[in-house]
Amino acid sequence: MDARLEAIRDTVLARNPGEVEFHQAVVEVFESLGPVHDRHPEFLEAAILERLCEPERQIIFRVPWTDDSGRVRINRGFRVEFNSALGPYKGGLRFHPSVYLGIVKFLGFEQIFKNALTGMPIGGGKGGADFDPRGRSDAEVMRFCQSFMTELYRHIGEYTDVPAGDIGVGGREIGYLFGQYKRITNRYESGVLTGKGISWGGSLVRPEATGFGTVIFTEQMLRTRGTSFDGQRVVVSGSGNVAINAIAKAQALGATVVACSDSSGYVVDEAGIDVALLREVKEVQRARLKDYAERRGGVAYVDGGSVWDVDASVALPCATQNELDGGAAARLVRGGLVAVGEGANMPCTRDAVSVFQQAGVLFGPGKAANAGGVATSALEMQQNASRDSWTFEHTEARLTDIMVGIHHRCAATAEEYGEPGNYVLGANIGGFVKVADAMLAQGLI
Ligand code: NDP
Ligand code: 2IT
Repeated sequence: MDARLEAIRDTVLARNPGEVEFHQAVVEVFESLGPVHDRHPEFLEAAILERLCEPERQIIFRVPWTDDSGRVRINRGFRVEFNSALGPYKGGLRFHPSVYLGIVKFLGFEQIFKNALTGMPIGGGKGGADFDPRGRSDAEVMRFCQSFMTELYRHIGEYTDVPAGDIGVGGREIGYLFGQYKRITNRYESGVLTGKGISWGGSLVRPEATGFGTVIFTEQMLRTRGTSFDGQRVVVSGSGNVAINAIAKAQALGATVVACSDSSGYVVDEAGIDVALLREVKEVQRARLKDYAERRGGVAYVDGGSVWDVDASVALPCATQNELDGGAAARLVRGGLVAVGEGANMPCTRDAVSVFQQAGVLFGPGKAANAGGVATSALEMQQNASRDSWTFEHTEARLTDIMVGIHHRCAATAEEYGEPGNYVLGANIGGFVKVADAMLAQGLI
């Protein structure tokens, strides 16, 4: 790493003790940015990096609620408003027991660059709670969401901060959150949240957008080598929103998705995952992948273990951070891997990324490859602002254009900086320069 950036990195790490995921995300970005600072010494003089690493505002709050037995429960809620140089803070809410400040900050930090790459007017933020929705009734989830919003409402707004979903937060949760915001504020402010239901201000394609976008981005990478998804053997991790829609799109493009997972195990389905059945099991019944395997029949379900033990030519990690390490990466490379598209945020460890890059595997980092979700959220905001709703075809065409544009920007930037094919460098520099220019123009704030 560039020596000038090392000193800044050390200060950032020391100022944020114990936040290992945030450290990882910061170090990965800093490793790309040396050459930018050679060309733009003004960024160093204006302390752009130091300012970027310090969130503009961080809110941590108590979320009290009662479970179905009447027992009082307490969770911790977060919203980190990281950077508003390009637009209102924008980013999802994650409900998962592992959530703490270090995870929210890594996600918020990555979101700044991702949102810049989309070309849409959105800043970066992220939030969530250490609430575990697993096994909770609808009524419990509703009470939790209402309590969460009873604090969050004072910090968000169409022009301020616009949350959406992430792990554990889907259409049901956004509905309860929106209802409580509307009730407290007495405003039908559609643009305050995205991922809404289609009959009350949501956008077509938003539910599919992250998974579809990841596949569209990966297809663009494959095309640089004269191939495509057609005929590829694909493994996807996770079986939530991003995973299911990535599976659907990859198979629509002619691939066979032979395996997917949840946090309990994975399924190997050599004929190709039955997406309609997977949606029924996971989205309607909120059941487990094991139930998919039982209902599908004739497929292997592996309890525990790693889905990355299954050979593939394309890997799409769509579950969570640091789910694919250096050992798994080396195994996948030996099994004939040609491309990786990160549907999740930071699913590959830094070791895994090095293994892929050294082996010449196409590697699309999350902040580029999974940007289709937030980009379609920005399209939802556009529709809300104009009180309009677009067709599926129009919205999907916009998503495709945006993903092709992000791929082009990453590839062109990597080339400009002398590392053709390095999408990590392209995404980090491409996102950074846009935000840094805006921060410079807006003065010392
Ligand atoms: P969901 O809650 O819909 O699904 C998450 C999936 O990942 C589930 O299959 C879950 O399994 C699995 N998973 C979650 N945590 C773990 C864990 N610690 N270990 C193993 N498996 C785990 O979330 P999404 O699909 O929305 O999000 C998946 C990833 O995509 C996240 O990294 C998210 O940040 C990222 N992302 C999401 C976007 C969106 O629009 N939703 C946009 C861009 C990125 P189980 O059910 O067993 O917990
Ligand atoms: O990580 C992400 O980009 C998301 N969870 C989606 C954020 C959004 O505002 O749609």
